[in-house]
Amino acid sequence: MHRRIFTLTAVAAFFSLIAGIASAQAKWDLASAYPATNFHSENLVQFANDVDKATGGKLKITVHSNASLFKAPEIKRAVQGGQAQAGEIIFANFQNEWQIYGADGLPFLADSYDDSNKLYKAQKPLIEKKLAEQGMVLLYAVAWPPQGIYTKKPLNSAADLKGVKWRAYSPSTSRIAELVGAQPVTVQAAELSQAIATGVVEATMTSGATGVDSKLFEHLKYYYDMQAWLPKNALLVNQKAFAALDKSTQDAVMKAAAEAQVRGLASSKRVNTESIEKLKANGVQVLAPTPQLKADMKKVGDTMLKEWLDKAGPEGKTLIDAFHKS
Ligand code: PCA
Repeated sequence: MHRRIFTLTAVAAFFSLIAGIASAQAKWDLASAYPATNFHSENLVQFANDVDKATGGKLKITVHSNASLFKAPEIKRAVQGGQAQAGEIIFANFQNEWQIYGADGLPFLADSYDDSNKLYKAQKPLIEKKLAEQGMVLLYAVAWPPQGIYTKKPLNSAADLKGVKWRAYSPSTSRIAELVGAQPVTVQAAELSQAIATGVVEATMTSGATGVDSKLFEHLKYYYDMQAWLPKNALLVNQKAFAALDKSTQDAVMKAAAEAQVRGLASSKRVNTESIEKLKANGVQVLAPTPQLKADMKKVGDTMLKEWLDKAGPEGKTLIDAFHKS
C-alpha cells in the first residue's frame, strides 16, 4: 500500500516536472502575411525578440512572414483553432464575417493617422469582446499608411477606371471596384507582384509601403495619393495558448505588445514618407487626385458607409457615433 502511494507520488511529480518544463519553454508559431522586410513584419520580429529577452527565453515566438505558414485570409481561423498560437491579420479582410472588423476599411471615414487612432479607440472594446467569444486575445494593432490608387494610365476621374482589372485585398476594396465599374480580382499581398507582372491586374488601391514592398513601380507608373483610409493589422493570440503561460510571461507579452503598438505606429508614419520618396525615385508620378477624381471617390465612400451601416445595424451606428464624438 505504502509502496503504491509512493509510486503514484513519484508519477505525479514526474508529470508536474514535465509540465513545468513545457510551460517553462513555450514555443509559439506566429503566422503573418506580409514580406519579411515590411514594417509590420519587422515589428513582429522585434516583438518576438523583446518577449524572448523579457522572459529569459521562456517564450520563444517564431515569426513566419509572407504567408509562408497560412495565407492571409486563413490566419484568423488558424489562430482560433490553435494551428498557430499567434497570427497577424488585417481586420478589413474579415468584414463579411462581422461588419465592425471592416470599419477601418471604409473610404474617407477615418483618413488620417489621428482619425484612425480615434476610430480604433471606438472599435477596440467591440473587437476585443468579439475575439474573446472566438477564443482569441488582441495584443496590438497598427495602421497601414494611407491608401491611394496605383494605375498604368493617368486618371482624370473615376470613369477612367471603367473595365480596368483592379486588384482588391478585402471586401471593401472589391466593392470600390464594382462602384467605379472596374473588374475586381482579389489578390493578397504575397501574390501581388506576380499578379501585376503577369497582367492579371492593372490597378490597385493600397499604401506606398506595399507599392515599394511589391515593386508596383515596375509596372504601375501613377500613384494618386488619395489618403482614403488606413486599414489596421492586428496581432492575435489563441486564448488557450495565452492562458497556459505563467503570470510573469503573460505580463511580459502584454508589455512587449504595448511597446510594439507605439513602435509600429511610428514606423508606419516614417515608412509612409519614405515609400512615397522611393516610388518617385523609381519613376512613379505621385499625384494629388484631380478634384473630379476626389469627388467621385468621396461619393463611393458615402455609398459604402451607407451600405455598411445597413449591414452593421445598431452596433455599427453606435460605433460611428462614438467615433464622430471623439
Ligand atoms: N497593404 C496591404 C493592405 C493594406 C496595405 O497598405 C495590401 O495591399 O495587401
